[in-house]
Amino acid sequence: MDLVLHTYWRSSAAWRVRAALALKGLAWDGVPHDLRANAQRAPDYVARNPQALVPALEIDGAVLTQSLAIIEYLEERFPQPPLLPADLLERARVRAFALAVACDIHPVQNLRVLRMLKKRGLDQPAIDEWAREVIESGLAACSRLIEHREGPFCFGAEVTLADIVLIPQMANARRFGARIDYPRLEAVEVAALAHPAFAASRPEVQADADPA
Ligand SMILES: N[C@@H](CCC(=O)N[C@@H](CS)C(=O)NCC(=O)O)C(=O)O
Repeated sequence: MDLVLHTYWRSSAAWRVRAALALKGLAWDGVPHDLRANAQRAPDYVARNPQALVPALEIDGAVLTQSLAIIEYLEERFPQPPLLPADLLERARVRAFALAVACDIHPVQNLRVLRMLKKRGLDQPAIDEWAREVIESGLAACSRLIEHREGPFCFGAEVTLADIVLIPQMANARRFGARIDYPRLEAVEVAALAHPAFAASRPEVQADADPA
């Protein structure tokens, strides 16, 4: 089985899939697309992913898009170790947390939206403030979602989809200088980054990363 991941080192959505692949113990080859140079809009990539977004995963000759759909596919095809709890209610809670980030924070502060704001005349400080506000209010809600849960991860002793989506968003928060002093989220981040799957999938160690 060949797995080819269309990725970009700094993409938080691609990081989600890199982390899931690492957690499942699946090896992959990467095709980097430099978003700064708009490589994601090249016709041969758009033929694979009409949304012109990374990530996309090629598997058995098929192309999968949308990080959460890719991760759910991996979960169903390679169930061990599970990325969702067995209990039905808990599964819904983990998914809700992941969607709170993936639907309600990330898309509002991603590159294409920030570029649209720029095109409409917002200056860089105002654009950065937009991103910070979206991230801070979103992470505050995420923090409340898990404030009474046992750690070290979002939903207990095992890494779940919730951690996979949270950790790259925390990195985005740092990039924009957003407030991230939510003790519960910070503790999850420390635990996750010490996990080999997150260490191997983090942006700085990817083959296409800018030199430090
Ligand atoms: N909902 C999508 C989001 C994908 C996405 O926004 N990817 C960003 C990088 S994190 C991208 O490719 N941006 C390029 C652009 O905005 O033109 C997913 O989860 O896969």
